Amino acid sequence: MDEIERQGAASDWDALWVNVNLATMEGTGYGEIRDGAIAVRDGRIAWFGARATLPVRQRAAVEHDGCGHWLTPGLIDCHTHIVYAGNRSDEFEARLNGVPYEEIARRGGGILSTVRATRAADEDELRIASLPRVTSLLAEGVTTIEIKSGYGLELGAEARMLRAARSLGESLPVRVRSTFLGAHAVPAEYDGRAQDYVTLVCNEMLPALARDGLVDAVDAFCETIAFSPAETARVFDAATALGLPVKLHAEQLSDQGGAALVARYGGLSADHLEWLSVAGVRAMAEAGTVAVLLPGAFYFLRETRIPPIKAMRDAGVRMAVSTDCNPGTSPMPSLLAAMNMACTLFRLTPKEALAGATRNAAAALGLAREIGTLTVGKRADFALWAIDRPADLSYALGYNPCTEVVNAGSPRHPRLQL
Ligand code: DI6
Ligand code: FE
Repeated sequence: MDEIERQGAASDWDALWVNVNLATMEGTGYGEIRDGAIAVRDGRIAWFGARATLPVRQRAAVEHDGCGHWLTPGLIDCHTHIVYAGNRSDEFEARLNGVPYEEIARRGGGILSTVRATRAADEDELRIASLPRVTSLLAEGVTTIEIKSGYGLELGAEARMLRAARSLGESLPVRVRSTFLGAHAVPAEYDGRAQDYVTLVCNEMLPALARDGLVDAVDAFCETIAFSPAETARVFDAATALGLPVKLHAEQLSDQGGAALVARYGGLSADHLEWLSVAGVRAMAEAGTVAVLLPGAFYFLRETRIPPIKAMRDAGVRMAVSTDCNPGTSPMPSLLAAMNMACTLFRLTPKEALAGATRNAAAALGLAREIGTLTVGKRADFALWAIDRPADLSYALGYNPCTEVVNAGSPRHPRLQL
């Protein structure tokens, strides 16, 4: 206490929140502190604890009354395809009116229809099309979003997607991490020539985009309908040569051994994982690769096989939860909905779901030292909620109790005035 007071006298705080219950998410639980307080200095967490233990001589420039609400780390959506043009509600409706999938594909539907619309959009059109989706996340206390490319599938359009992602991060109160997903699908002009397309991805697209500073990580879609493990490995070799971390859409529709592959490269995460094998679980546990669960895609595709949650839990694989927000398989810009679905569909506990949208999502982005828990020295990103207990965040569906969001110490209303 004396030590804290002496430190405090030398350095006052920029802001202090009192009358809040904290869920720090430190350690393995919620890290609950009832009637707590949290202080910010220079955009970082400077102190937190029970209000009764507040250092008495410390002064804050601004004091906020948290009204008895809960305060958690800012939520982190660690897997999105949120930047794209057009949408596919026409296909959704056609399918429900009985038009067969093959017919929709023949009409040029599916992922390649989003590629056409995205290629036709300039950077600003992409940014504007994505704004309502991003602000939907930001209204839910999201303070960091990962955004993938992968609907351009040619250098210019992939660059526009990544630049639009970056500019969303510059114009909105959110941190954006951008991921190059050139190996998302084989574009129409490379039909039957997947190897040549992978060569283009590895030798031209990735080096050029990385040189422009647009790539924080590299992803691929490893699946029978997309890229083989051998093709994926070529992309990972190219990423590794450039010093970029990798992650993978793995085991979504079949077991390709993708999780073990990305673990072998020391990857940040393996995502989806409905068909993950025992060997895949073991490889991820050994490499510390995070499992990113995407129940929105599972729901939208009406899948029936759930990821091996218990095996991952028993093996100590960290599990993150994310929206996968995309126009084809998860048109769901709501991380709270993903948390609810992770519990109802995948049987995560509410504690695991909240850890999945904070601490473990930070790890999936390689940002565990910077964000994801309320920890002194980490970035002061947090969200306040009018709830009775942390489990409420996973319990309700279609309900947003967020009352305030704080980005690097700056408070804002959840709903942005654009
Ligand atoms: N897996 C998916 O479910 C989405 N991408 C991926 O790699 C599908 C994206 C789309 O259909 O637009
Ligand atoms: Fe995805």
